[in-house]
Amino acid sequence: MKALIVVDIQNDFLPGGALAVPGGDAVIPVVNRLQPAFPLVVATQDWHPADHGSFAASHAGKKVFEQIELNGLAQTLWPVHCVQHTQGAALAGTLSRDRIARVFPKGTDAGIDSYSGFFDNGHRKSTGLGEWLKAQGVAEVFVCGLATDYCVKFTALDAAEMGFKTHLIEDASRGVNLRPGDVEKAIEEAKRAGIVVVQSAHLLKQ
Ligand code: VGL
Ligand code: ZN
Repeated sequence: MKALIVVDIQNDFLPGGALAVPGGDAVIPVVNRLQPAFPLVVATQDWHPADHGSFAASHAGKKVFEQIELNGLAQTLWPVHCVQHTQGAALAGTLSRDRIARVFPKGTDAGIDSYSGFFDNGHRKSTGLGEWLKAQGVAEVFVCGLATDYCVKFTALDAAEMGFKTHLIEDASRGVNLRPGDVEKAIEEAKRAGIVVVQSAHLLKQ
């Protein structure tokens, strides 16, 4: 079975949000059109405690987008975003919800970030997404959402590593591009890992 994995389409990643992805809102109508083409749709949700270690504000003297070491792992510092139970952490209001079977929260441990929807950045704990998809009989996944160069990329890489036939839907995703070219690099890295990069039109035509 095929599943669509909708990554982090949350208010804080949309224009006007705390960690806005340029053009992030443009993926919503595309993802809404894609959903009925899949027998199973799941979503991930960045869901941080207020003192999360990925926030610059959690480290005295550190600035947003600086690089630190957090419990032994390289960590980019972000603005405070997707704090549990805030409006910024909520899934986008215009994202169709009726076909989303389950939402998997991630980044809930203050001491470690979790770009992937499957595991934290240290691959220490599973979110349960991979096990659940396998229990549903899913063998093939299509990953889309925000942001291409972080959570979409790492979710797709982990899916491939877990043995799912993995696709990344390029035009249903947008990236941060903290450094120019980061999105292109992410797409190349995905391809090198055996992930098939596709466009939504290819999935929508019968
Ligand atoms: C993300 C940075 C920090 C993402 C989440 O969803 O791509 N990026 N937290
Ligand atoms: Zn985050």
